[in-house]
Amino acid sequence: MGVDVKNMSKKELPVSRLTEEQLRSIFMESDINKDGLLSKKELKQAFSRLGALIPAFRAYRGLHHADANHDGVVDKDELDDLIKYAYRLGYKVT
Ligand SMILES: [Ca+2]
Ligand SMILES: [Ca+2]
Repeated sequence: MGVDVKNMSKKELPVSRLTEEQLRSIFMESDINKDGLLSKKELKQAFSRLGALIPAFRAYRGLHHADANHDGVVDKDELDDLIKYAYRLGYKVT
């Protein structure tokens, strides 16, 4: 996708990386219809808030990564995997 995350993250970091807890609350807040599930549309919104360059791509990848039962949404049990996925991407507090 043309973005080298490694080069961006190593030097001095004036902005701090989002913790897993912060990521969790962002994902929870992105559950717009409050059904306890994150649809692809809601994931897209969440990654958009995180500052993803291509939220739709991240939603797709995140869903693919976390959706263990392949029902097309991320439920509470799958949220941890989604958080780990997002955490590895190293999003910063904006
Ligand atoms: Ca939802
Ligand atoms: Ca699922």
